[in-house]
Amino acid sequence: MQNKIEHLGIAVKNLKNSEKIFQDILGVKAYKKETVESEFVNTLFFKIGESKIELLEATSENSAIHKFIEKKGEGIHHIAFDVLDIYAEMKRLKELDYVLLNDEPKKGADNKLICFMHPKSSNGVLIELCQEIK
Ligand code: CMX
Repeated sequence: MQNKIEHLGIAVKNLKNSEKIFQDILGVKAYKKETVESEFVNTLFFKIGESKIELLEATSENSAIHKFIEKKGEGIHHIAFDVLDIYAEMKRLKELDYVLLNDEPKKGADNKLICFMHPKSSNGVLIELCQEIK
């Protein structure tokens, strides 16, 4: 079962420029900056109440973020749902024939185990399942 929306991921060309924009809009400073080398991204997290925004900047042309921006431009890249048991949730969705992009959860930004679902199996929306690493 999905617990709540954990964050929205936004693909940006330049993290520094976008940091100022989202700081202005949200009225708070980012609480975390993190590079995820396996995903070729620099990330920046903002939190307002229970809600989080993750800004994503590509660090290489191999990055999914680089490809996304080339094709669609900057904008909302994914929705991440917080799940209580990512293994059980991956198994449940796989049994329902949804396309998961990882066989096993992997380590993502912000202390999470994550798994992405292919946007073609979810109405063109890239979905990330994530569970906090305790
Ligand atoms: N949302 C919606 N559609 C998307 C998408 C996204 N974020 N990214 C790609 N697509 C669409 C493309 O537009 C394309 O659609 P068409 O076939 O209609 O043209 C299709 O998916 C295939 O796209 P592609 O550019 O050829 O890219 P790939 O198939 O190589 O990869 C995907 C697409 C989703 C499998 C890949 O981006 C992926 O594995 N994503 C998960 C990992 C990720 O996004 N990492 C970055 C964030 C990490 C983090 O949050 O820390």
